[in-house]
Amino acid sequence: MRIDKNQIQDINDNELTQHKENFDFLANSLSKNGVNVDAIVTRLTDFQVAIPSWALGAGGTRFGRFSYGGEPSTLEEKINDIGIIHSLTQTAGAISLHIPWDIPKDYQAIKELASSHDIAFDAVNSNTFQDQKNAKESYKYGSLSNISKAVRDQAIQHNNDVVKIGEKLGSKSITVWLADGSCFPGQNNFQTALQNTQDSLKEIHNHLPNDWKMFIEYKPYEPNFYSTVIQDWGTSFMLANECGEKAFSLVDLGHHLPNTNIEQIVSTLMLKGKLGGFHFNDSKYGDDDITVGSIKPYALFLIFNELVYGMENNKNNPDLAWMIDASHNVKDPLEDLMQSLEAIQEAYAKALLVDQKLLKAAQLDNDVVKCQEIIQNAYRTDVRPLIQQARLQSGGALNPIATYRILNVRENLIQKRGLNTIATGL
Ligand SMILES: [Mn+2]
Repeated sequence: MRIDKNQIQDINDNELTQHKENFDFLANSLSKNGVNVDAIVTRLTDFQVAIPSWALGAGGTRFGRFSYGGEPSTLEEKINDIGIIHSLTQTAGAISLHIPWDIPKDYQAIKELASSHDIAFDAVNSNTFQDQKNAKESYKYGSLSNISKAVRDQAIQHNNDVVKIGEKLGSKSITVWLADGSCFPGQNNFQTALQNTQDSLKEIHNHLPNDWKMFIEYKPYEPNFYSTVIQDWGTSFMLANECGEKAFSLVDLGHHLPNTNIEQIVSTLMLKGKLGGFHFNDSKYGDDDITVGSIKPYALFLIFNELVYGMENNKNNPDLAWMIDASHNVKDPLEDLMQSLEAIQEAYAKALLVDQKLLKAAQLDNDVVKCQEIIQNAYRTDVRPLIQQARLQSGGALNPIATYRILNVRENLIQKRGLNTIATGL
């Protein structure tokens, strides 16, 4: 199913008068305070977030999985689903492939399909947290960190193969997330595991094409519950430095212990030019993988405030790879992704409203109250008309979820694909 621009425009027409009123009111008041509204709308228009190929179906828990109906069962159908989200939001112009779940059969056809939806191929993701059918070695006791050289070599080779697949599609980066670690004290020698991981990552790094990047993701616990080899940003940063100039850290919001100051981590990594990628989600307890901005929207805004500052001031840091990394157990996955995209755009727009010059001056005066006022004034602004304006200008829907429902997208997908399809993934 494809959504035609005219269908979106027809639905937008009914809401246009109200939107114009809201936008003009906000634009006037922001302009009076010296904000360049057009510049902000342009930055929102340019901002694109990759959708992972595993997020289009209903996710599972450790205890069960319930299909949502009409789930995509092929890579082609997954790309078509992202096409639907992108046509409505104009913010999902990229896909991040998981290998081996989504290996293309016909590369040319896949590339043409993606480009017909205006979708680019973002970072590819390797998988050494599961054993694949007919694999010679097992990752039960780790992959790149394993005490067996044969296992490490197999994992290194897999990552190199993933890069080769990505090259054929036009990707320029690989994300490495390792489940390696231990469940019980004494099970692993920490130093051996870390050294093996470093040596393995170096091999993958040195094998990368020159214009590629490697993102090293970290996570404190799960699936291992005593220790994780790459447990925190410091370990990831150290490994990225050891590997060389194509290696960077990747921050996943859910991969932190409760109340970690993630905005400070972002800021530190950007100062050192080593923040490469970002995974969006939200959490209450751990790696909950729930909708972005649904639990801690203020923290998300503070993180974006540092990202915006870093993009402005740390020119040594590369452009960031943005991706949603969440799963959906009870919601329509496409509606959930649209809610996440809206929350990301909202936090970004609010961060763009922070008057950095005024903030600097207040910091130099040690005017703590004023510093907080400047930050919170931006946060308290309802920026939704700006996001709607950005979508409108790019041909998207003023209200993506309402439009999705008016067009009966899910019903159409169920009719076409059936009620019991299951997307590949966890
Ligand atoms: Mn992640």
